[in-house]
Amino acid sequence: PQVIRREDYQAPAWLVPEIALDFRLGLSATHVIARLSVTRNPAGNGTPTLRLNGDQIAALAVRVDGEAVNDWRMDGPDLLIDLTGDAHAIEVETALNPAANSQLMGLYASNGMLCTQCEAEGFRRITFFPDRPDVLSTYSVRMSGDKALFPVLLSNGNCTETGEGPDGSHWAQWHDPWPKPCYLFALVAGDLVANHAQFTTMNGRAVDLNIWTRAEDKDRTGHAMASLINSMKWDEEAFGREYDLDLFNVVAVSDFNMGAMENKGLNVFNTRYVLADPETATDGDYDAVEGVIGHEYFHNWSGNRITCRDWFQLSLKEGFTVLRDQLFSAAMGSEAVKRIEDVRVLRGAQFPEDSGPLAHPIRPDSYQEISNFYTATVYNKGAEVIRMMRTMAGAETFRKGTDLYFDRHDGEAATCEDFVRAIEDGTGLDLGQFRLWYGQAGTPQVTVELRHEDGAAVLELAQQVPATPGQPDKQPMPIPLRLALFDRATATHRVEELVVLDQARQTVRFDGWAEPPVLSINRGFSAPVQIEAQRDPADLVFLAAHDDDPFARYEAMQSLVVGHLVGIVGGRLDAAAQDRGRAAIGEAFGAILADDALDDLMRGELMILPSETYLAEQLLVADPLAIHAQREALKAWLGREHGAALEALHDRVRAVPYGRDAAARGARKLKTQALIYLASADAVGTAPRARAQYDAADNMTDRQGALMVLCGLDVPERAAALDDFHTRYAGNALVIDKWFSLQAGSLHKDVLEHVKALANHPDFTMSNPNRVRALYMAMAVNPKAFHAAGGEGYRIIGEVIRKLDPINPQTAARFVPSLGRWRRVDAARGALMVEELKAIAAEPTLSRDVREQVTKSLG
Ligand code: B3K
Ligand code: ZN
Repeated sequence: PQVIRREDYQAPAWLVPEIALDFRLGLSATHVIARLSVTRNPAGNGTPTLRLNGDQIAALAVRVDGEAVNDWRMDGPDLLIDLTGDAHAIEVETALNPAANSQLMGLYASNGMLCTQCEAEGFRRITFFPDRPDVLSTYSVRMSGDKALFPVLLSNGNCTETGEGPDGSHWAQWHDPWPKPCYLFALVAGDLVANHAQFTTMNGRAVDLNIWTRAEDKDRTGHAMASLINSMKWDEEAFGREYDLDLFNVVAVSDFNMGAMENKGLNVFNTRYVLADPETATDGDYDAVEGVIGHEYFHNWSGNRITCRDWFQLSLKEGFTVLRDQLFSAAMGSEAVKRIEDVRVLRGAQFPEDSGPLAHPIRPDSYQEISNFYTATVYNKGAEVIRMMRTMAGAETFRKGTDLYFDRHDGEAATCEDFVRAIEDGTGLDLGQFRLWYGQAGTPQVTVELRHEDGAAVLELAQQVPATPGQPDKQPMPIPLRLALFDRATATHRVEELVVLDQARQTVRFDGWAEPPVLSINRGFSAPVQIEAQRDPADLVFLAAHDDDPFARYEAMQSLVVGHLVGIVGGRLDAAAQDRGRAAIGEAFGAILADDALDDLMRGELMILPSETYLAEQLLVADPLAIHAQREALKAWLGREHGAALEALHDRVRAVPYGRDAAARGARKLKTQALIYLASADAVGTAPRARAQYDAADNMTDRQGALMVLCGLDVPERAAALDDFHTRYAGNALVIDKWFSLQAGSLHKDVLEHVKALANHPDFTMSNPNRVRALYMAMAVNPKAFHAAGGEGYRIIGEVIRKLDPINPQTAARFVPSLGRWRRVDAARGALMVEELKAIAAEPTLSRDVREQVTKSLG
């Protein structure tokens, strides 16, 4: 397999300042003529050979400066032409079958419409082109097609002309004035309607906004439109970024590999991140729409105006844009809750990646298939790394850094190094050693010890960055730790500061403490590290009740539970210690239920126990079912201990009417949280309460929450509610996805039987990524199902990978990491997982995507 290395980067030999594309559109036959003006790059290596990348396409005709030529040749999938001068006009014709494109890369058909996905390397499936992000071109696009099939014709930039053609056809001409790499090209043709609005920018320019969907979905686009307008306004205020075209289009597509795509002026979205109304979307779905709409919009500056020099720099745009969308969502809702959710995602997805066989730095050094590097590390850890710069500089000073970055690199294809240097120059920070965060993989472990001696609190800090594949030795990195010391008597802190741990060990002394204080550390999750500390449960109960940093308060509760459950599973707690630990958790949990000063959204966060994945992450080798059993036992115990309070809570919040405000959202969050604990303590007794919540629901949050709880119970109410749900929402693909994933993610003892039956359900299909994920990703992340004794869960996922690979390799490869965790489970399970990986590796034909992930997972 060919390995692409960051150190091998070479400037392009030829540039393409302009391209004109002409599409004759048809669902199963589309004809493309591409006209490229190419010029020799003075900074290139001078080769006369123009290399145009292709992928599963053939050149029907090649013309150079208007003359048909024969002296072009293929080099594998690429088309090579030897040129004599410094500037030429190249014309290439290709023919495509969008309906047969099941990979959903390049031009494909979805639901009767045509759309494109070009990032990272999809443009080469449309026409021959130097498909690399540092070749920027001005695009003119003409498309023609059947007016009845494709009444709406969209591309990047502005529509400059339209007209009627012969035989019921029509055409449109588009022009994008902003030079861009080909991965940002987009085209959409279909029978769509728009929710239209206008936005006036800070400089008074009117921008037309359209969210395009199929007619029946139009009335579910209000929230996406509001989110788009909020994003545009927020980016002006928070980052000084103004939109730069007169038109901004968003199109919702039901077959999509990822969440959405930031094509210039024409964002293409997975329907699940556009459509929302109270009846069909949960509060979580609303937040996801807002976050992804913001994310793609923010790319207009962090990604489009300044793009990446090469794909190793992906975190330049993705890490920064994730940080931007996180800050935006925090500003739109609860900052505290948003931070907790962001950390939960990081710990649930990125920490396991960073400690497994696929660990890589946020700026990788090599890859085989770039699609495999759209990871939680590049995105979410990338965001954390930039957030640390912001924490060290302070928000206001950080803004000086980003202003300089946007100013200095506008219109360029930049590197992570360019970004760091701009932040340094703009803020005055010295990020010399900090750059290690870009190159070293692995989650740093920070050991914390607080001693009390001679009237002082002495903090001993040590860091260790674990070895990861290809990186046996690591250097210490600067780790900004926000900390506070609390006075036990007054329950307030006297010290709060940012300590940057940048050596292997460091001692910090705080004088003036007659009594030992309580330490609150990594407040706000100021660094993406794992804190190792021997904590007295009483101190954690104290912080869970009194810490004024909401994240730290949540963290105290999490640590209390983690210490207890991991202690039990690891066999480190005797019976008495187990009882004490459980009692401490019960006390803290009771205080959270009773604390009148807490808002319900935050109360709901504090009630959520650490996930099984995160618990497993704390152990070198874990029996996933033992973790599951202990966590469930604790849930049931809490449900029994606090049964009366939970019932009272459920009664209180179910009286709150539906609203989009924080109080009503908090009520809904608690409603299902209360139900979860009550059902865990008493399934039969709680099922009617869950069914009542289901029936009374006037919104999807309550209905899905109740159904989720029922799904895990062996009660008659289960099947009835599932049937009702399926009938009620028949035809609504996004809600039927929920129906699949609730069952595949359930706690029910027969969950694998359910999954197998669902695979044969008429609504199931392997060709829609949302549906595949709804069933199988939900199962793969459900430890009880995935790790079921005997390895059936592994076999099911292995088979999915083998069956899906020829259809959609990108989505297939996303399932491999779950099997790649074999070193971290008990040996018997690990052997079964390896068997599955080997069976995949033995397939005669595998995509580059799956091949890379499987090989690395076995290695
Ligand atoms: N930039 C796209 C990623 C698409 C990658 C497809 N392999 C989505 C986003 O991060 O906004
Ligand atoms: Zn992105």
